[in-house]
Amino acid sequence: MQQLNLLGGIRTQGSSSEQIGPQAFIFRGFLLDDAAQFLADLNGVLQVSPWRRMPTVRGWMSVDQSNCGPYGWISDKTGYRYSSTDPLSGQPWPDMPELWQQRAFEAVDAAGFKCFEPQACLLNRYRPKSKMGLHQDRDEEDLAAPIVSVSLGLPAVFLFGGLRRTDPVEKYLLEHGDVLVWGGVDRMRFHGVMPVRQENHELLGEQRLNLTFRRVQRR
Ligand code: MD6
Ligand code: FE
Repeated sequence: MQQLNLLGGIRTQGSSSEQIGPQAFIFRGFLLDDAAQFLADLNGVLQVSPWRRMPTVRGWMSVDQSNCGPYGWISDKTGYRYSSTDPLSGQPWPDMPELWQQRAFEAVDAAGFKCFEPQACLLNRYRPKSKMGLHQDRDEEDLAAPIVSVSLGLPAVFLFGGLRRTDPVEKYLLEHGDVLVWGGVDRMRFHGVMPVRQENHELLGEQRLNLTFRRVQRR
């Protein structure tokens, strides 16, 4: 699928990239050819650690979540943290599929970061009306490593702010197959996702999936 590229990004291999910060990039259509395999791999992951809605200090997350890799991000009444086991089963999280690691590495490389060995992949499932409030990703010990974010299924408007909660936010549409990479000076920027519109995606129906790959511990 060809992408219109009205914002002056550069074209790479039938997709295009858009720079949204000094060290933040959207690679449009980066995963279009791999989407079917990603979804097959995802089914395997979910058989071990199924979708669940996590409680927070003040209520509930608005998205269904799971994880794969050595660590998983969890929330409960006491706060957020990374855990090497799935609290539902007490067992380790499922392995991170090889293809996912490979593509995450390629995206980080394309964004100009040196190396990337993700230790956690957080899976988010948005139903229509699900959203993600403005937040910083600050539960990782290694804030030097970038984060890779994969979007599949329904589109969503991504809010990209500054280092303070009150800084102005820019809006970017993230669509099926897009990959977002950020790190460095952009690593601590506030960000969120507007409520997903009720629509039907040809592969995924009424859902948006977001996979984020993170380095948890310092190297
Ligand atoms: C989402 N993403 O796109 C939510 N965090 O559904 C995130 O919260 C996020 O996309 C850190 C880095 C990239 C992200
Ligand atoms: Fe985040």
